[in-house]
Amino acid sequence: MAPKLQETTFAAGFETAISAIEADGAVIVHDFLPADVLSRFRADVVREAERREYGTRETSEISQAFWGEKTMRFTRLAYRSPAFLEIATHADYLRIADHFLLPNCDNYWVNTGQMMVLAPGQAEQWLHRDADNWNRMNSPESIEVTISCMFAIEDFTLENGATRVVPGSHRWSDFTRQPQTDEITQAVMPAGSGMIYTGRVLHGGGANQTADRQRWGLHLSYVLGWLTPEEALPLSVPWEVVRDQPESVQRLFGWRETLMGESSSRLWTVDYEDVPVGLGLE
Ligand SMILES: O=C(O)CCC(=O)C(=O)O
Ligand SMILES: [Fe+2]
Repeated sequence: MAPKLQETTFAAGFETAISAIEADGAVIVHDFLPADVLSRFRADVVREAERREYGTRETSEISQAFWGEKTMRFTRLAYRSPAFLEIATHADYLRIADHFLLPNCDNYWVNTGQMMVLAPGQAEQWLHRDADNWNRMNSPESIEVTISCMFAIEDFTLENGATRVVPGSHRWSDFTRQPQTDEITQAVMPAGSGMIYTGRVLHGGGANQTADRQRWGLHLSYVLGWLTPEEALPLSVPWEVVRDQPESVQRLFGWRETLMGESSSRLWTVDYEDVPVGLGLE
């Protein structure tokens, strides 16, 4: 029988979500996004999507296939939607990221906030681990480097390409193993829910088999502060967007130096000062 992911809410306590992620590598959280945040964010990204295209300008076949020929991706979300700041600083999601990432760093930052819109006809993406981005840190023995969430901005269904997941694959002793079909499930969930998953669990986009329904997903992930994120955040999200935010939020978006705890190292600086100081912004 095909496995299922556990489903919960933050009202049930974030410990429930954490133990489900520890057991299965992923969990579905319902009622994740407040309705008003979801509707403001959706309006902003729908407007942005109207002026964007499917596919990538990358020429390598492997990049094109991973991206998806009929998938639209775009980032710079804090710049494009004020509601994204509220999503990226969701207290419960950050507590979960704290749990998995803070043992391995003194601060983590946004890896990417990325819209993933699947058009009808998009084939399924190959199964992968998001820690593949830092592939020297992606083995059964390696530490947790990244935590991700796929938010349903519209309902995720079996037919429109809900993310495929292999529960338990974060614990496999062989990361080269391919799953059997009956080990794969799909994150079917209503709009406003999110599937939180570790960088170590196998997953991939589903196939959009509908005739006329796009699948609207928002991927938001965090990565250890001493690793390079996927998105060049401070180059794409201007200081003005985060200027009035607390330092912790500025740090999430790459506008503060990386903390290295007891060591005297200073990473991600300008003139060896904290970023806004070195740039004369404060
Ligand atoms: O679109 C999806 O459901 C998953 C996409 C994904 O995992 C990725 O691009 O890393
Ligand atoms: Fe992925």
